[in-house]
Amino acid sequence: MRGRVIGNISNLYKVKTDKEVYLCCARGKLKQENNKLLVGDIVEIDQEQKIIDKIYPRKNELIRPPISNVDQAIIVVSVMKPKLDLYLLDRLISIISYHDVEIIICFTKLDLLENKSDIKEIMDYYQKIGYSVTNNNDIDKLKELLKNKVTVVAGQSGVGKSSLLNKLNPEFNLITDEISRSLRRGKNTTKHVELLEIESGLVADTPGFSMASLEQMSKEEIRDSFKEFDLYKDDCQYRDCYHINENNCAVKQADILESRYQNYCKFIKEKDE
Ligand SMILES: Nc1nc2c(ncn2[C@@H]2O[C@H](COP(=O)(O)OP(=O)(O)O)[C@@H](O)[C@H]2O)c(=O)[nH]1
Ligand SMILES: [Mg+2]
Ligand SMILES: [Zn+2]
Repeated sequence: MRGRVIGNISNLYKVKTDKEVYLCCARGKLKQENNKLLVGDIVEIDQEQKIIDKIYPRKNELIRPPISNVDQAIIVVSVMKPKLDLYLLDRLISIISYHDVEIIICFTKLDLLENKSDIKEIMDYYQKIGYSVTNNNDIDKLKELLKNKVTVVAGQSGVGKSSLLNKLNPEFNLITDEISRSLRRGKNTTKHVELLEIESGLVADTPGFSMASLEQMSKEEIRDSFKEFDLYKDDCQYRDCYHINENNCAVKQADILESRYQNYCKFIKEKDE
């Protein structure tokens, strides 16, 4: 029977099938280092013996958090407390799209802003270039976006990831707020990955994602992850233009959000160092 690994508790795997969730062990060959099971894996199980026999090929595989077959990521960004960090947002967009994962951007803590016009402009920009943009009060829209998908939640600590998931399903009862965070600090909780059922989809609250790096990406791949550049690049004089120092560059002339272009330059510069 086919199922999906949704959790791992000291090498006992929770496998969700159409019927129910089974607690299974893995066959010996699936315990070897180069063949390890991940949360997210589609597997074949023997439901009598409660054993995982086989892993089906993965669509993609993230390292931090360790999870496979991810359809999309919600990047949670707070506009205050912690303060708006567009550098991290652009970094996450690049890394996540590199893994062939769709992107939803969810802004939080808009209630803390007196003047919302600047943030509105930023939200409109990301929407315009092709991402799904929402905020943490639009729960209906988020539920719609989560349907039948496997979603990871990414973003800096304190932006409101766990609160958002609790809003989507109060039964999750995920730990939130500052006090509990400082109590947990030091304990090894960040490695734990679990897929939670939501709106016929699955969601992982994944604390490690904010540390994701551009290391595996080439300069070319970083450039191509800025998808709005595609609209203009054919008009650049040089075919493989990096849109930084070249003459007659159409991207530099285009109406790109200033912070985003600056972040792009920083990422490319990091690669040169
Ligand atoms: N004012 C305000 N506070 C929020 C909002 N969303 C979350 N918070 C608070 O921000 C803090 C951190 O939230 P939490 O969900 O633990 O963030 P996480 O670290 O990303 O999981 C908590 O005290 C929440 O109550 C929001 O939209 N507005
Ligand atoms: Mg949290
Ligand atoms: Zn160019």
